Amino acid sequence: TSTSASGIVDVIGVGAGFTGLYLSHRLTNAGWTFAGFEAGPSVGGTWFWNTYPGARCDVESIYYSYSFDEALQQEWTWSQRFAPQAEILSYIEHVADRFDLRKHFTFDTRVVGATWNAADRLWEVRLDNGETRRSRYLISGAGGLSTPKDFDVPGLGNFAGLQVSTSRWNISLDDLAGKRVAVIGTGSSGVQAIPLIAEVAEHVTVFQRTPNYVMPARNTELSPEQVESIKVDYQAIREECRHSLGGIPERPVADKAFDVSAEERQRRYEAAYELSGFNGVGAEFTDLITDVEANRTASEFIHDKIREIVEDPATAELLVPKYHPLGAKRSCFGTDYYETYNRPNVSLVSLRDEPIETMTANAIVTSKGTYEADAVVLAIGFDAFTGPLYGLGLTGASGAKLQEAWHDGVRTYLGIMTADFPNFFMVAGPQSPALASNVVMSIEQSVDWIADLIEHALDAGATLVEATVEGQNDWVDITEETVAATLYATTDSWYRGSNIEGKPNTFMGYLGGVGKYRRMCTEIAKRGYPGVEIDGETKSRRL
Ligand code: NA7
Repeated sequence: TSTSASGIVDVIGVGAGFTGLYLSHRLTNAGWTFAGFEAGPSVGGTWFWNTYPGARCDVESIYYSYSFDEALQQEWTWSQRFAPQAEILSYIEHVADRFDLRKHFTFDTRVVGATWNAADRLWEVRLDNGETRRSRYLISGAGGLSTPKDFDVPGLGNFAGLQVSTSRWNISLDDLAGKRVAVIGTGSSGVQAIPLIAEVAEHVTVFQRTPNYVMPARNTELSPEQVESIKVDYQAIREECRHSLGGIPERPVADKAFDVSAEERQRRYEAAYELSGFNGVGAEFTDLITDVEANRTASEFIHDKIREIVEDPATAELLVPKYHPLGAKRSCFGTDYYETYNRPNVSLVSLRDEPIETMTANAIVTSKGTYEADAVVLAIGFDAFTGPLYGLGLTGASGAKLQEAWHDGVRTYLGIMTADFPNFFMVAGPQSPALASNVVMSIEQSVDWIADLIEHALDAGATLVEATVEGQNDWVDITEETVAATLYATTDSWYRGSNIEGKPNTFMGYLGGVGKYRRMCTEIAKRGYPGVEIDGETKSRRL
């Protein structure tokens, strides 16, 4: 870290995950001084912490990786279609070493407060070691799914056995061998972990609140030929992704579910089911996420698959996701997930029918029964998007905290800036496309855009950039419009903050697609950043 004589750095970056590493690389190459702080002992962020059995990405690794350096993408070879956590972490470590980025970060150091100093136009950033550091700009790479949800399970404190959460996994799978294991939560983390835990445990009891749609991940080893065919074309593939809807190559689908006969639909869903991933069943017709009747055809297709796979009809009915349409809540991609319920050592408890009342030293007690356990695994999710940002303890120009500014819901400009918090930027923030995209690609785009903006400010001799309230209102309207037309708007999920008690209901993403978003961002930059106040000099205030 290089600092000026005054000890002030140009930029403080939070986190050394996918965002922080690229940020440090991009900004230091452009000549900015940069000091990064990372709460963990090493690089990796989300991929450092989530080491639970089966953890892997469900965006294909050939896309879920950096595109900014051709030599990097040529020399790194992914072993599998969906690389496991350990391989993703090795990749991140490789990037840190290859571009010598660790030197930009102080590890084991958490940002716990940051106050805007309007007189000096600086952020005063407090660290958990008691120090305060000052910077012109403050940029969050704190992640979207990095603050675990509170362990809000009744009676958890009474439980005397082994307790572990997927998001802070600190045991080995062997520690569960021969044990009676209770798993609470059946989102992506639970779905990935349960089949592997079932292989070693004496018994697994899964406590399910809301059944979700789990499609086969169909993970495979990548052959040398597959890798080669990607690499010869990598730049063109990346370019296609940059202009796509979700940051992955799009399937050319043009018709609606009822444009074809029932037989044709069935045939198409069967073929899509073989593809899996986000280009699978949920992407087979254009209206599946906007028309509930169209969606029902796809949802019921998956319901039937579950009934086919799960041998015990009562268990199958509990697993059928009947409370929401396919895709409206984050879909899961599993390996032998439903098959696991055919094992004699696995049973399912529906918390909708029998909520947990309390725990004892060695059991979970529901309204209908007592389930003994030697270990409890919590896979209950995250305080998504706002949790990590509120954790930074930001105080804006007016003296209000970020959580006060967003008391009635998130309000951002492009998901990157927010009024009253000058010179503060969020990468992969709420109301950005991060939620509904290959996040690594969204991160690169936002980092580049922010780098260009602060360069622009520098050229103008400006020391302050801030979203205007009008520009922000416009962006909130745009994000809400993209959601209102979809089934996401009708379903409770972490996408909308509804997994956290008392959290205001705002959709955490922009759904217009990464290609359209990129075009808008580029256009805004070309027009001199309407919607952004630069050094108090007012450009156009509207988007
Ligand atoms: P998720 O997707 O938020 O899943 C959490 C699961 O835990 C879900 O089934 C919840 O049921 C359940 N849950 C949450 N709190 C409780 C309590 N108190 N009691 C019982 N069950 C509970 O988190 P994941 O970690 O699996 O995945 C997060 C994202 O990471 C994922 O979407 C991918 O983007 C990667 P609910 O549905 O709320 O009824």
